[in-house]
Amino acid sequence: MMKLHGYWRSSASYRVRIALALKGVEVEHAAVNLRDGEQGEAEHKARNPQGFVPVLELEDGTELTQSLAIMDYLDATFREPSLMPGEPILRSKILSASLIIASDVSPIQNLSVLRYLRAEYEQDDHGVTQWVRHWISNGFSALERIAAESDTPFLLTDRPMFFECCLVPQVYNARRYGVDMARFPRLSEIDARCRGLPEFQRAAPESQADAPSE
Ligand SMILES: N[C@@H](CCC(=O)N[C@@H](CS)C(=O)NCC(=O)O)C(=O)O
Repeated sequence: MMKLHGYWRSSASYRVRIALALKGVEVEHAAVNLRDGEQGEAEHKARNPQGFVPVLELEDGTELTQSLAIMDYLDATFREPSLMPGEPILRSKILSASLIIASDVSPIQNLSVLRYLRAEYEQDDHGVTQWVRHWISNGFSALERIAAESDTPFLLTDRPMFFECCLVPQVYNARRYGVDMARFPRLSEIDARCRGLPEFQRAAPESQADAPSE
């Protein structure tokens, strides 16, 4: 069985968990505790020199990194249901919207970036929260305009795809940092529709074995 090295509250791990659930693929979950710094230990750096989760370990021991690259692998390996449409323009638009989250918004609120802001730029909880809210709102403003151009149940399709795997974890983070989601009604609607599905519920942070029980 494949093994997903991840963390319950990691949004990049959450993306991959959603993709796995949508595909109906079972994996073993191995927790890398980011709060305890396990991502920086030699054992994890051997899996991923960046010291990030997620890492998908295949049955032959091959280790795949980067959530979108892992999702691409899953999509190429477990074809149905596909997480990307075949039509090239639609495919490009879904990838583009996914990258707004995965490449532009999410990296600047990574744990290591926020720790650096605190240590090197003397930011307190307030400063860090403002930083996170600003960059999520910035990305969501663009995405809301893109999403408002269509009225499909999901971003541009009738079922969840790559984009929704990225959106739901990012909205989870937005709520955690107190971003006013009322400003983004179409994104909120897509997020709520996704979270109503059992696959998204199975992948949610609170459903993970390494989540604190309270
Ligand atoms: N671009 C990477 C980002 C991975 C990433 O940032 N992972 C975070 C958790 S969401 C992490 O491992 N952070 C550890 C740290 O910052 O020390 C991906 O999509 O997989």
